[in-house]
Amino acid sequence: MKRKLLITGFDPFGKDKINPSWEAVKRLPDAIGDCDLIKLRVPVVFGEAAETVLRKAAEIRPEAILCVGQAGGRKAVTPEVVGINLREASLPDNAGKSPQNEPVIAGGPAAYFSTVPVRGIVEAVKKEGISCALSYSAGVYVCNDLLYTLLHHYNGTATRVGFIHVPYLPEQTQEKEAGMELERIVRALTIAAEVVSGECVQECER
Ligand code: PCA
Repeated sequence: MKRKLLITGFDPFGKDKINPSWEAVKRLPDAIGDCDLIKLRVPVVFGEAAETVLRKAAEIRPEAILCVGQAGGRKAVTPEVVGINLREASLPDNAGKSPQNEPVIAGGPAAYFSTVPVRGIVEAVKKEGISCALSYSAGVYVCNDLLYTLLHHYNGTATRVGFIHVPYLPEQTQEKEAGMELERIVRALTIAAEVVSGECVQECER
């Protein structure tokens, strides 16, 4: 059976009409080596984002799930190291919800580390000349909500879970250094998917 990587991007939210995460994810190849890439667009809604991904994952049973979101203002592609058990919206989500000081999962641990090789991704993407750095906070909005929920759900299983924040596209920002061309984001995510799928191969062969 072919291996599968589920890769997700978000709807636009807030004042933005476009979200580079989905724009890039939908342009990724359909397969990397013998690993199929299954792409999914996810709503920017607390709780619903993770439900959407978990539903798809239950259907296709991927070896790994890599989620992608926009982090406006960041100048690099940033794999997230950790997801935390906190919801704190600084703007309403796309369903109008703005939770404050709530847990993602009541009674869940404070945090989980990502289970994809984040350092390997940073190294491989930087080698291509694309700005890439670890991030130690995915924030407390819907991206973190999704990351934490998936890490909680797959904790102790073989399914790898990771999250990558990407910068604005050049047309979304006035600040020149804060925009990254779509092709570069697509290239960075392709490399990240290669690293994640390669890691899955090594795991299987061990
Ligand atoms: N970025 C937001 C949610 C959706 C997205 O693309 C975040 O960083 O939480």
